[in-house]
Amino acid sequence: MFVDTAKVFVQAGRGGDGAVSFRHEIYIDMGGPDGGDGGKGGDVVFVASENVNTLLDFRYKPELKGEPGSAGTKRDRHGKMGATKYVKVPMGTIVRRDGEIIADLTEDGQEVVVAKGGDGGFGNAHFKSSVRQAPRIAEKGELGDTFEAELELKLLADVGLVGFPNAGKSTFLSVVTNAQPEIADYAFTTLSPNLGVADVDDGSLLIADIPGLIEGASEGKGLGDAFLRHVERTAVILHLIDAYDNDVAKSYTIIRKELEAYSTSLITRPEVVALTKTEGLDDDIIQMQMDLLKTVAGDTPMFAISSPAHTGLKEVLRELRRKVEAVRIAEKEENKDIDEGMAVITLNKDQEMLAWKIKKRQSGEGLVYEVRGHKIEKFARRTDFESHEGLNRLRDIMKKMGITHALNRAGADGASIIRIGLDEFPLVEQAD
Ligand SMILES: Nc1nc2c(ncn2[C@@H]2O[C@H](COP(=O)(O)OP(=O)(O)OP(=O)(O)O)[C@@H](O)[C@H]2O)c(=O)[nH]1
Ligand SMILES: [Mg+2]
Repeated sequence: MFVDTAKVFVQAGRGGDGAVSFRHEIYIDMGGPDGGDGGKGGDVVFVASENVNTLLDFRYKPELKGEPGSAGTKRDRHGKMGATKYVKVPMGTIVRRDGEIIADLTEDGQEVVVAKGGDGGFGNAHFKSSVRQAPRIAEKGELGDTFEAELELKLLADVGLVGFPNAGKSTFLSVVTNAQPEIADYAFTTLSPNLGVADVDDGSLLIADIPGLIEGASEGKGLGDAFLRHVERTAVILHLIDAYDNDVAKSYTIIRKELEAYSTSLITRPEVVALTKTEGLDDDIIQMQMDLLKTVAGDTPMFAISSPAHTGLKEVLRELRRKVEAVRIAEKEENKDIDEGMAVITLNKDQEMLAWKIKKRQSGEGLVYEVRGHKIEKFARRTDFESHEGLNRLRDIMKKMGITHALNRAGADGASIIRIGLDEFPLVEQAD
């Protein structure tokens, strides 16, 4: 079974307790306090990995725990930090806490701390004062973040393969990519999505093969339309149609209707059509089928292919790549994507304090990147904008909080104007 949702219990490590201890020295009865601090508990960190394709594993190990920090010891020795628990998840995994999205892992290697380890407690060495020479107190370590995380996977492929069962989707994937999906001469061979990477000239395409669709899929017929969620986030659709189909125009229209019923965004998605299994057919038959398809698909790029004979494959891949690239460029230029996916979330009890968001705004002077968030706004309020050092310190904090990185990803360069609260300044210090 393909698992694309899962619930997991995450628990970051508890911080180690601080120690109560007093120096023992020869000739001194009782020295000063020297209890060390407890170590910080280990975080739980999710890492997006292109080597993981499902959430299946989470069904079997539903608890993800960071290691607790060790307690402090005498002679001011601090406890060891708990080891971070790194958890690999597929690219395209969305993590929710109480229904709210707290992480959206889209790029290979991307890391998000989903649960923060508790801080270690102070040892009694911290609590010495003139009136309290021999403090017997030490702090307990804090608890780590603990909650139930809801995971959802939406595959993030460049190309989604759609078509009737038996159209040859999995066969195509098996020939143009490294994937080895099941292939058979009956409907609904594919029961869960397959992913593969195709090399195209000097680049590559991540292709998702999903189960076949039939008329009424949007109402649950066949395997239904549940798997279309994986096509939702693909840049381009490759629609495969069996060349032996009696009415290719009708088949094309039926699938398009099902796409539309699922989401209107799918019907406007860039599309390429491929007539499959053409190796044994006369050219004029192929032409006839292509002409028929044109009556309904219009100017959509169309190819006759054969996976076993390897004909037309390169041409299809090149066309797909061209379209994918056009989509990626358009995405970069579009401002509207900024709001989604750009909020970086840090999860601990100060969650609200640390969270921030970027918004692109058109102001009188031009484009402004507005950064909002409790902590960063607080820092900005305390910043002396007249002072180079002051402003650069704010820029350092932005870097540490990951804001600068996100601004760059959102298209900001050094000269871009950043607004925090009422203040505006260039992202990078500009020469006068
Ligand atoms: N002759 C010929 N047969 C093909 C070609 N492509 C696929 N087939 C055959 O068509 C049948 C179905 O292929 P699949 O790749 O499993 O079809 P699918 O679209 O993935 O089907 P579902 O998983 O059921 O949706 C298999 O018997 C394949 O060998 C082709 O280009 N030429
Ligand atoms: Mg298949």
